[in-house]
Amino acid sequence: AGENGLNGWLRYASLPEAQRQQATSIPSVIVALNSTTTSPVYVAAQELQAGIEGVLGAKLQVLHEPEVTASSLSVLVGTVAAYTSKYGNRNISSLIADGYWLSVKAGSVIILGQNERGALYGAFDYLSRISQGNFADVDVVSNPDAPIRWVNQWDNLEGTIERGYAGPSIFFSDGLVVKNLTRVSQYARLLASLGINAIVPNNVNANPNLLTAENIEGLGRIADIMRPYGVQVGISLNFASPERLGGLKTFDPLDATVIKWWTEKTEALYKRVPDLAGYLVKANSEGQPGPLTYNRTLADAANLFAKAVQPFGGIVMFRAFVYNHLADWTVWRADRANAAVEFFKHLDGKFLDNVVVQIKYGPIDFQVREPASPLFANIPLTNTAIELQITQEYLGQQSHLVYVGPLWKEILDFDLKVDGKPSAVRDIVAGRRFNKKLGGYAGVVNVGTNTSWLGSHLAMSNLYAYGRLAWNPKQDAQALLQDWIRLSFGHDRSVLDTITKISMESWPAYENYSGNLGIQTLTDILYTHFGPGPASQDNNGWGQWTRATSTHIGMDRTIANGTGNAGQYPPEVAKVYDNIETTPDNLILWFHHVPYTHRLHSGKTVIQHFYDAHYEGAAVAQTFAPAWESLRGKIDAQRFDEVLFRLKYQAGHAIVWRDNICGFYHNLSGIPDEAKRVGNH
Ligand code: GCW
Repeated sequence: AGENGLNGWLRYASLPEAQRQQATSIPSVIVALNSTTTSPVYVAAQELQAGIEGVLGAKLQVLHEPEVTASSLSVLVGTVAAYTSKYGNRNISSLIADGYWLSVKAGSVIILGQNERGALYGAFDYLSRISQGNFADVDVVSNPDAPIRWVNQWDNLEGTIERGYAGPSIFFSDGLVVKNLTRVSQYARLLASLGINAIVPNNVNANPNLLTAENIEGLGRIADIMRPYGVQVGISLNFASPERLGGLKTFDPLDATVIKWWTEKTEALYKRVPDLAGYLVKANSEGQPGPLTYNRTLADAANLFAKAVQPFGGIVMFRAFVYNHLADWTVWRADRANAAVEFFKHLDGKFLDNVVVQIKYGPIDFQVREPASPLFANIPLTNTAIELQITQEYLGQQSHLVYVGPLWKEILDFDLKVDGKPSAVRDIVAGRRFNKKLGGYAGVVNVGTNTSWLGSHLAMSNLYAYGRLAWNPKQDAQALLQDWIRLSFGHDRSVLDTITKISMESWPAYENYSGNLGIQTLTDILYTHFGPGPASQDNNGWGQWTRATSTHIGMDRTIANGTGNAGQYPPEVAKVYDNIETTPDNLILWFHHVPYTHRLHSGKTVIQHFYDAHYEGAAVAQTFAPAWESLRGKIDAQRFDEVLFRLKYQAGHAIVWRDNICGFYHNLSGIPDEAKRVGNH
């Protein structure tokens, strides 16, 4: 029964007859160059075989030996080097690491990767095309926009998942790596099909016990299972491990015994996992240990690990999510949004070359609307990566449909105008803007043992879009969504149109009924991060403040009167945000503290916008389940029912959101709703 979910977008469902006929010539054999059974090229050949059989009903033979001359109707897959040594020079000079060349010409297919991984990516590209009924001739070179395309799991060794909503971990249970890694292999396949090249399976709130000999062996098994898919393993470290696991008296990053401890641990790890991608570190954040305890800098910490992994070609992803969660809310100028720049700007230039600073997309924490983090603009000498969240922590926890692709696109396309020059976030993290070798993407994912992976079939569009955007952030969020729909749900026009419509409406709707005008997702921030909880934002140290009073609302982040956060942006952007007249309505309360009666550019007052938006958003959410119901019979019963259940839940919960938020600000401000809805039900 789980099959429908487990394969995600890799179903290879049989094409409808009409579309099949467009495949005028079907290749007769698959030729895999240079493949051993554990190599990505071998996997590519297996996928091509399964995919062509599923989609077109033709079972092709796979020839793993390069002895045969490629017939004109073969699918040939391998690396450029393997091809060149067999058939003569095929110099595709524009290919970079992990890239591929795909040529389809009258039914004959050649897929050549710059490396083995690239060959596998090319095979998945070809299969995606034919699964969508696209048999057109092509000749494309596809290169990744950035070298780092990772996912981060927040799985605990006990088998729970921090912010997990889809069952226990597929990686760990009872303090150890699970014995049966079948799901891990299936997950690697999904990740590879998107071009994801590394995974960190354990939580950034890391348990030192990951580094016991037994768990290093377990990590080795995970790496062995994922390697054929080109997915490398990295791990999250607990900064205090030398003390907590190693029994040392200190974890000072400059202490010789500490350095020796990490060096030896690193050697032991690389002995078992020679291609370990590297380390991910959350330090001095939310109670995690870090170098500041010893008056050492965050760069001292990052460089300690960077030196340890450097001989093995590893990298260190060092998280910029460092802030004081015990901040003093009575201080008008205190601001969590300032923390990343305050902690990292002065360290620019101090990080070794194999350190990448991993920055959440916005300055606070995966809210429904945030401006791009100013840190992207402030450390030009440092490699950076953007951290996005597939996990819908603040976005309805996979019980609400929220397609996040458009949010990510807005951030990636945002021009920070550093030094007055075009500086899109995507160009900064790709390394292009500041001429860095490393950089890219980290996506937080909470797949679990649930056979839909994320607990929601529709939430898979977010994982899909994440991987595709990490490969090429210029792609259109709706086009990616539609690829995913065709691959996951088939070719019926009404299925495509309906899922497109509800998905594209879902983020604006969620923003409308949760928290709009840049006030943040007004959820319970103290515990669950689920459901409305506007009172929980203020009067505590977490710093997700709204500063709501009976007359005013919003954080004053202006330079002269407020926290100065607007001034962390380059001058041209700072000018826009610092000025209430030029700040876009959707961020007005992020940057300004205004009366509820303040008029927006739209002409509405802030409070009336709150009321209207919450009613509008909740109304849109009411349309999702009926829209889905119109697809009955066009989608298998299991997925149909499971999605319908969640969309009905969302409809009800959107009303809970609407009434709670409207009621809260109505009580607080005493300002009536012009449409007389609020307070009257
Ligand atoms: O958003 C917050 C989450 C924490 C998480 C933290 C982080 C892993 O509520 O659960 O911890 O961010 O990103 O480190």
